[in-house]
Amino acid sequence: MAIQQTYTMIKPDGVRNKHVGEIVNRFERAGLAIERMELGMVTSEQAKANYAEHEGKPFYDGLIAYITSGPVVKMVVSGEDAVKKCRSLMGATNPLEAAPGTIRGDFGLIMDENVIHGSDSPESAEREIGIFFS
Ligand code: IDP
Ligand code: MG
Repeated sequence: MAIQQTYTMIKPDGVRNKHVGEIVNRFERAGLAIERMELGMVTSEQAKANYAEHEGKPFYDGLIAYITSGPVVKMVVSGEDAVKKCRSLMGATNPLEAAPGTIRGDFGLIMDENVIHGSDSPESAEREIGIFFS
């Protein structure tokens, strides 16, 4: 275990549906620290860089359109095993499979709009922090 940083982002539906305070509260309650936080739009370049691994998949164009469709909250969060902890607070990708008590389980309904993004490894975290906070 080690102190890590991770990148997490409240997606446009999470901001639109006014879940920002609750989500930030859950991170802090879990012992994670908010190191950077900014409300704003994601550029098309940032969206494509962040989701490069999904290029060519059927949902890719919709995903890029969606993540650039309205303001998001971009965050760098830190703490012990922050990457894994953040993913566990988020819950499964499909809100229908995300456990109650997780962010996606409590505030999401469909895969296309699943409330929150979080880096999936320390390497992804470093890359994504560079994309959104450089
Ligand atoms: P993750 O966000 O849990 O890491 P990924 O598989 O990396 O999940 O997918 C990135 C994002 O792409 C998801 O959060 C979701 O918004 C979207 N997505 C993934 N699979 C599908 C799908 O089958 N249909 C629609 N959207 C999808
Ligand atoms: Mg992912």
